[in-house]
Formats: sequence, structure tokens, C-alpha cells
Amino acid sequence: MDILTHKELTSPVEKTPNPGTLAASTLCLTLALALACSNNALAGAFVFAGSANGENLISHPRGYTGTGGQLDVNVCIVPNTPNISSMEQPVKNAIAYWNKRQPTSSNLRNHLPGGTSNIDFESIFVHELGHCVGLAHPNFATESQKTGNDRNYTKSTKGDNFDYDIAPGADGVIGSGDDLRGDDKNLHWFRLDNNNPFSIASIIDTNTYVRDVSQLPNGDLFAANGDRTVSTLFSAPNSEAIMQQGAFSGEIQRTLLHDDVATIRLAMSGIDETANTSDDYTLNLVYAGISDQNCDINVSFNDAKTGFATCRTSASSSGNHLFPTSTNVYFHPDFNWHFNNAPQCSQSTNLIAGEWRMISMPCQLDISTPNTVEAVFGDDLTPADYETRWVLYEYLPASGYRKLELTDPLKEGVGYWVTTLDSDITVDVEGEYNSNIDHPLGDGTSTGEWNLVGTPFRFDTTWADVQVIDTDGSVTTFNDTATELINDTAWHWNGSTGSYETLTLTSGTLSAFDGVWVYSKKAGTALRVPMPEAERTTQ
Ligand SMILES: [Ca+2]
Ligand SMILES: [Ca+2]
Ligand SMILES: [Ca+2]
Ligand SMILES: [Ca+2]
Ligand SMILES: [Zn+2]
Repeated sequence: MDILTHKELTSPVEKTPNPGTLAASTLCLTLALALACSNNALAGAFVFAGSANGENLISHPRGYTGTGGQLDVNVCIVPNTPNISSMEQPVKNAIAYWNKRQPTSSNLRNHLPGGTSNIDFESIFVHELGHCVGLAHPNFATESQKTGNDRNYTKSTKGDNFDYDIAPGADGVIGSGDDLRGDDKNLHWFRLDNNNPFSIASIIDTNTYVRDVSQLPNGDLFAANGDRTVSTLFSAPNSEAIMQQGAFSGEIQRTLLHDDVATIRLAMSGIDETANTSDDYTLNLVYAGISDQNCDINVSFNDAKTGFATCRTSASSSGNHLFPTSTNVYFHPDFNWHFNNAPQCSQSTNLIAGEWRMISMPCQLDISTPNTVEAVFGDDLTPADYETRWVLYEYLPASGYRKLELTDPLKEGVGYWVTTLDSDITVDVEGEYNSNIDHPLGDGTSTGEWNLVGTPFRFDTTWADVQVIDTDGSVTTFNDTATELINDTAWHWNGSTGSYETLTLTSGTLSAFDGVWVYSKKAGTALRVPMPEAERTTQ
């Protein structure tokens, strides 16, 4: 077993570059073509919040009664309804997105397989499932009875004059922080620090997310919502909150925005509305099959219940908190529904025997495919040979290298070291397409740390285009202040020469499947690899 003592298989620790070398509900989603929504009008960033039930109302998923811990919520497909077999995988995928609660941006793609007349069932179901667990539209939506782009104003009551007051303000953009909203009362919980729905706080409760516009950051007049036009103002183009009503046919919108994650996590802070106390719950949606037994959320196609898609909710309230008693999702069958039945993203790369490789995952795992080392690599390499003929390491800024177990998860945007002694190894990765991910740099508290990062995409990104998210949520590029946050050079290991190659602002390319070293200079920042245009437009 001399292989066991093979130096490089034991640890890649000597491979860190030397820092000394650094230079420095109404519950219905309508199409753009405005289909009628036949539901009772509910308003609020939480369902049922509004002038009738209370503006501060926070809604919860079924089953939560104030007891903390894991909250299992069973999602069933109703037996003997249309499209059962087609629905199953996209229903599971939508459940996985809500359980993952990964904040993303750049989550809009307009190249649905089958063309522009199709509607993506999975995208619509992620939205409806959000309603079922308590989230409302952060925008006016159809229930406001406004038309066209006016539906993108931030959710509010009509205020004391019993009429919506709307004007887009100086920026001309509807739904942003300078909107002039008269006496309308805001219903959208915004991030206290920055009123930026394309960013997220680390601790989420009513101390960090508020509804009262008198607490807005200086200069802001109303809560901004995660509208796609607003997204450009925050340097996060092609992004829209899942719960923002308004989807287009031919469009894919499946991954949660920061704002979607923040709102559900606000509810998960429990009845005391304070994070990290005993009444906090962890939402765990469970696909419970084609069944009518022990179901919390029932999904079906039913042309009598909706003109398009809806989650119908009945609920009771206690104080400022609302607890659903029934939640049913209905889809109308008379549309060209697209069902995402197979993993779209399938990529492969070769490993060279005896060489170390810095690698990253170009597909999103843990949605339609498992994310463990064994699931991703174990079909390409022999699991029984793990640690003797192949091995993976991660690098944790706080504690250094850690050898992965076969059961450990692989994450998007993270770099790993991998090596094998076997020849002719092709590693294949299958999953869903990624959106932009903000990978935390450092351990959160220290300055000056090494980070092993990667790209979550199938296509190359120019290194100079990489962005750094500052502690205040602002997006910085190397053209402005990013060089104060990270070193502008990254390092990639060349296994055949046994030395590092640099990615510089003039010549660097972060290639698909590659991992790189990044040196962070400020605590609490995050790296965002912006989606290459080819990634957005290639099916
Ligand atoms: Ca505006
Ligand atoms: Ca008003
Ligand atoms: Ca709590
Ligand atoms: Ca594989
Ligand atoms: Zn909706």
C-alpha cells in the first residue's frame, strides 16, 4: 500500500501560493399577456397582510404552531389528475429550490426548450409554492387592479386616502427606492441596511428587515422590490424575485433571489420575530408522492379552479402571525406547459493520472441530482478506492485544508483539489443550470485570507469581469473598488508543469470546471462570477 503514503495523495497543503509573492397571494402568476386571476384578493409580501388583516402580518407554512426545529411540509400530487407523470420531476425540483434557499441573481433565462410559446411549469410552480409557504407578491401585481408596468410598484395598502399614490420618482424606474408613494403604507419587508432586494443580511429577523419606511436608508423614500428593471439599478441585471408577479412565456426563472430567501427566513425566525431563539423553524418541504394521505400542499391541474395557476390558501391568525389550514395549487391545463423532466446541464472533464487539479462544478447540484462526492465522482472513479487512488480536498479559510468524505456535499462556486492515480478518467457532472452565486470570502471576521473558489458556469468568464460584493451589499468591479477587497490576480494550478499560472486583469480567464485561489483583503465580502452571456443563451 505504498499509494497510501503517496505524498501528494496525503495532502495538497504545500500547493497554496505564497502570499509573500502578492503585489498587493393573490396567489396567481400571470403572463405578460395578462391572464385573469380569479382569486380572492390578498395582498402583502406575506399572504393576507394588508389593511384588513394587519400590515405587520407574517405568514407561515402549514404545520408551524410556534414550536421550533425542522418543519416538514408534505407536498403531494393529487391522484387521477392530468399531467401527473410530467409534473413529478419539476415538482421535486421546485421543492429543492425552496429547501436549498440559495440566494442568487441573474436568475432570468429566455431560452426555454420548445420555444417562446411554451410556459415553464417548474418556474411557475416555484412561485406558487412560495405562496403556499406564506409569501405574497412584493409588487402590486394583478390584485391591485393596476395595469401594465404599474403592477411593478412595491406592494402597499392604499393608505388613508383610499387610493394608490404612484409616481416613479427621479430615476423613472417603477418599484425602486425613490418612488413617490404618498400615504400608501408599504407591505414589503426591506433590508434595513440598504433597501436592496438583490442582497441579503446575515441575520434575518425584524431587527434587520423592516416594513416601516421611516427607517429607510438616507435618501430613500419607499421600499424597493426585486423587479427586473429595478435589478439594473443594483448592478444585478436579468434578476427578478421569484415572488414578483409577472413571468413571460418562453422564460425560465427557477432559482430564488436574495429577497425570496430573506422573506422566508424572516418567517422562519418564528413568532418572536427574532433569529436564533427556540421558536425558529427550518422549512423542509417533502415530496410525498402521488397521494391524498398526510398532505399539506396538494398540486393538480384543474380547469375549474384557476385561469392559469394559483395557490389557494385558507388560514387562521393569532396576533401578527398567520397559520394556513389548507393550501392547494391549481394549474389550468390549456397552456403549452413545458415540463423539465431531465437534468439539462451535463458537462465532463478529463483528469490526468498523478496530477492535482483545482476543480469546480459547472452545473447546479442538489436540485435534480445529488451533490455528494460519491454521487458526482463515484460513477467515474471507484468509491472503494477513495483515499487510496483518488481524493478531494476543500480549503476552509478559518482552518485550512480538509479532506472530503464520500458523503460530503459539493457546492457551486467553490474550488476543490482533486487527484487520481488512475488513467483515462472522465468526470461527468449532471444537474441544473446555475444562476449567479455570491460565494462568501474568508471566515467572515478576518482580513487577508486565501479562498479556493470556482465558477458555477459551463462557459468561461473573463477574470476582469468578476465582481466582489462589499459588506454593504454593493457590487464592486475591478474598475472601481474591488481591488480594495480582493487581490486582482488569481492563481490556477497547472498540473502538468507543476506550477501556478496567474489570472490577471489583462489576460485572465476563469474557465469552466476550474478552481482558483483568490486572496481576500476585507472581512465579510463575497465573490460573484457574473453569468457569461453564452451561459444564458445556450440550452
Ligand atoms: Ca423609482
Ligand atoms: Ca394612498
Ligand atoms: Ca425566533
Ligand atoms: Ca460523474
Ligand atoms: Zn403569484
